[in-house]
Amino acid sequence: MKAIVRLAAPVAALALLLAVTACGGSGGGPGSGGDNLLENPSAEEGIEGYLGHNNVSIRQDTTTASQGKASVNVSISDAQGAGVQFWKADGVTMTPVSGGQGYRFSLDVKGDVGKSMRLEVLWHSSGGAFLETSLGPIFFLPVGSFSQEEFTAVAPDGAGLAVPQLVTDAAPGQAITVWVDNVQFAQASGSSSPAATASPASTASPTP
Ligand SMILES: [Ca+2]
Repeated sequence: MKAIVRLAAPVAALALLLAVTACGGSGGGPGSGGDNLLENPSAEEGIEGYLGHNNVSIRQDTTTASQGKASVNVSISDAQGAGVQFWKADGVTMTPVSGGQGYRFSLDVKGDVGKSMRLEVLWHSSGGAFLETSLGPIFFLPVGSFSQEEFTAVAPDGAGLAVPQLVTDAAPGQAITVWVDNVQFAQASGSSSPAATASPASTASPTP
């Protein structure tokens, strides 16, 4: 009897391990594709990899978060196309991508006022030359609590590097503060998901 008990415990532990392994456990959530390609998605230790874009200051904020205990506080002046970019943790390396592959970009966001923002992905060649921008849908900043925004875009032919970013759609008319957390940029599962249309950054100013 004693021998059976001693045998059963390791078997049970092995079965549990296999079950956990089979589930993946990579934190991407149901329906998502690959692992997160960003290295500091939750900003718990600092803001490595987050870059202010267009006269913006950013800092870690340990007073509010959607995941863990810290988020990134983005102070945006009254400017169009201003916000925060997401690079590798060294702050100088773009995220490697493959042309023709879909990528899902998502983050949790809130603001101190309900101004219009959008997610974008800047595509570059593997040599670093800018190619084009994929524009996500415009959304209004949720005030008070974090909300997830996401879109999926297909990397254009010749793309080798990408910079996802969150920026103001139009000049907000005042300085605003935006908080971001749980930033994800990963290969989309399958190729049939709806994708944003890539278009040059200088065109297509949507009407409200
Ligand atoms: Ca966090």
